[in-house]
Amino acid sequence: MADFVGVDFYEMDEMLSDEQRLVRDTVRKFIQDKALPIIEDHQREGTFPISLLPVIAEMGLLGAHIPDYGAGMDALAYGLIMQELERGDTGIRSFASVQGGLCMYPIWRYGSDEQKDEWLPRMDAGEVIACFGLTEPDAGSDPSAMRTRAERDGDDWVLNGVKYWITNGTLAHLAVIWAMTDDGVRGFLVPTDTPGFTANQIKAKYSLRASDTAGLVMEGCRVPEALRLPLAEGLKAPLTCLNEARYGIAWGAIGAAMACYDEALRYAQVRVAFGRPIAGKQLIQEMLVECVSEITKAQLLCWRLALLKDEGKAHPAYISLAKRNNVAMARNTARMCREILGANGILDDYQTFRHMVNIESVYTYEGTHQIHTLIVGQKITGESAF
Ligand code: TGC
Ligand code: FAD
Repeated sequence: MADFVGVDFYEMDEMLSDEQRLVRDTVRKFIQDKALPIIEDHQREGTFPISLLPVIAEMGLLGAHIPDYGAGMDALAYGLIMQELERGDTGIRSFASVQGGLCMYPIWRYGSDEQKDEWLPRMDAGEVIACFGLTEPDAGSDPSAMRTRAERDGDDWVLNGVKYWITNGTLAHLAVIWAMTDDGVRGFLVPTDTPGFTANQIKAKYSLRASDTAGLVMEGCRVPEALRLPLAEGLKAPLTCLNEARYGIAWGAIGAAMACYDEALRYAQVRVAFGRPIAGKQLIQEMLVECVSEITKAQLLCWRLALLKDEGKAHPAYISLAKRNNVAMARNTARMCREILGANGILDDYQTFRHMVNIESVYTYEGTHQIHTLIVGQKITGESAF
């Protein structure tokens, strides 16, 4: 497969620091050399490429944005990592998003010092894999409707309920579970070998096949008070974690779009129809220009968002706008690129169709496109339309 050189129509590369460029290029090379040669096999088999984990951890990508316990990189470097991982496959970026953004982050933000010391170094090293259980079979967009309960029993909590669509679910050693208590939503660190805990893989997926997605069942699952996140109070706690992952997704979507655009452009330059390369046809150029315009706009959006995030000024609605825009952009880009590839576009010799179907999940998870429309709508009008 030809080396990927990035999509940088507006010469934004020169705005990167040497460190940010080094991080981006290191992950780009890792994806090129190690992930792309094996990803289609995992796509066919419906398995996560776990063999990549030691290198991902070694490069510091899991806790990339976690201070003290991880590499503590700035928001732009973290975003570039997510972009490059998703250029390989959404499943690889999802693994890192969940481990870092949805599991290390709540322990770092809401955990006790003992919890941080016990879990974060091993999670950063990839020795402990974690999953984030918020969604349930009947509570997705509206997590306040969750039925999972945690009841206090002496020094313990007893959890009962079902979480569904949980990334890393069967791989995980530790589940960050959000459950309703008499005092509202609380967060629990549940080791997955706790009696009463089971994880069942969801296999029949067309999308995100190279990712582990599971249902978690908790039947009388007993965990000590020491495994409750002491500073997490109310639904605000898990929703705050979502900001981290949604930010990464806004960048990741650019990576998926870049992969498709790069493939379609190269293809158009060599595929001949009516006596000349299709890249020389006006209608093909229109599609390619649409792709590069939208990728460039998405890059600029993320650039500004990264600076706001580092300044502590990235309002959740700003993140929603970027997730909503960039994922829709990647979805449209993938479809246009698939079209440019003609019949070959439905083969797994090319990566565009894989990205195209993966993006259907991304359009839905971490807040659907519609939910992000309503979050931004509420911010600009002051009216809740949920
Ligand atoms: P609402 O009353 O609006 O909010 C409750 C409290 O939370 C605060 N809040 C936030 N705080 C920080 N960041 C955010 N993004 C926040 N959103 C809300 C809010 O200010 C309030 O605070 P307070 O102090 O007043 O108590 O709650 P609501 O029940 O009306 O719901 C609002 C809504 C719909 C926006 C929210 O429920 C939502 O975002 N729904 C979407 C659910 C979602 O995104 N689930 C994702 C599950 S994880 C996942 O998909 C992982 S994919 C993994 C991968 O990458 O592979
Ligand atoms: P629903 O909430 O039932 O929505 C169905 C449709 O109704 C959508 O189109 C939605 O936009 C629309 N809708 C809902 N409310 C409104 C409204 N008020 N106005 C207009 N339209 C509305 N969750 C986790 O907790 N952890 C994970 O690790 C995780 N990983 C995932 C991995 C994959 C591959 C997938 C597909 C999902 C994952 N999820 C995870 C779950 C994901 O967050 C939910 O699927 C998502 O929040 C949407 O919930 P739902 O599927 O129940 O859809």
